[in-house]
Amino acid sequence: SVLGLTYGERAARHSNPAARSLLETIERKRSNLCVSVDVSKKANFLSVIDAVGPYACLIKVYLSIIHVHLPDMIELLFYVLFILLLDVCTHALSILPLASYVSLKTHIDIIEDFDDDLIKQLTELSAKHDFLIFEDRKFADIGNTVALQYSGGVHRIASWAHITNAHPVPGPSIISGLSSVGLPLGRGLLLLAEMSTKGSLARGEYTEEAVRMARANRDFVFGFIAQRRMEGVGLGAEQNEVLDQNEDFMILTPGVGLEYTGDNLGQQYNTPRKVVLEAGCDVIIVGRGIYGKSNTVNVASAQTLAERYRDEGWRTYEERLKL
Ligand code: S5P
Repeated sequence: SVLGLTYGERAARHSNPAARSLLETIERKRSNLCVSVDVSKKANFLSVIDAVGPYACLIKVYLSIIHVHLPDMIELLFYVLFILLLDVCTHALSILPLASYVSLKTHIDIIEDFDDDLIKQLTELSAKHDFLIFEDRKFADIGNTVALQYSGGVHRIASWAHITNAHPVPGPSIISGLSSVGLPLGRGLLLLAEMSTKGSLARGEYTEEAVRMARANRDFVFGFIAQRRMEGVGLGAEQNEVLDQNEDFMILTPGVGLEYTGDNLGQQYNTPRKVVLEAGCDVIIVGRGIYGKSNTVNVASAQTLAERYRDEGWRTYEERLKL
């Protein structure tokens, strides 16, 4: 098992540059804490990251929840109208005979327009505090669409996020699509093999398949979002698969809290101790446990709590090494 190895020792076992860099950062900063910053105002977002950055190996963001400024919004609207018009013209011939033509499908997030300053500041903070950036985009579409969403659009995720993630639901083609963009840039991908929510459908055979998909794409997929180490999963004899002794996937685990057991929307929490020691996970992902639940973000308290979670995560890891 890889659980007897240090993060630093495990870095050499990964060929993916983002995975190696994450493991080296964890070792250097003595932090297996990933702070999830689901804050929707740019100023709050950046100040929380500046405050917790020194304690984290990784910052998890989801940029789609950042509000677009009003002037940008109006511009965006023009873009959408323009694209819709183009679409109608292009498809006019096939559309006209359809009497009940009711809607047009677009991918709004591949429209070019966003506040590049936010990305600039985020990247600067990543260098200042020595953390990697994980965009929690949870891609879930066909290969061609996810490649467009990953490379372009408002957010141009691949150009700045070291790590992103995807649902395995479309099958292996989602990895091909994303890796065609991310691999040349040295990026890495995590598959959502399990989820922290009550009643999650990501279990059993689905989780097994996620592990097999990752195993077949080791150059790009270096780990999972999951609730446990999943050792031996997807290695059933009936599949004729051979256990690879060097198999070292990273397990990043959300649903971590010291104070809470859940929220009223299905989220379930475990303590860092349970996650790292009992479940054998590598990185704890903590959001509201650090930046709080209210609308007004308290930066000072976020800093104190980040330090507390980092210490708890690291202490537990050191305990695990001695087992
Ligand atoms: O199974 C999952 C997968 C993810 S990525 N459960 C999760 O909670 N997440 C994400 O982790 C979720 O989208 C959120 O950004 C974070 C947990 O936030 P918290 O505030 O509940 O700690």
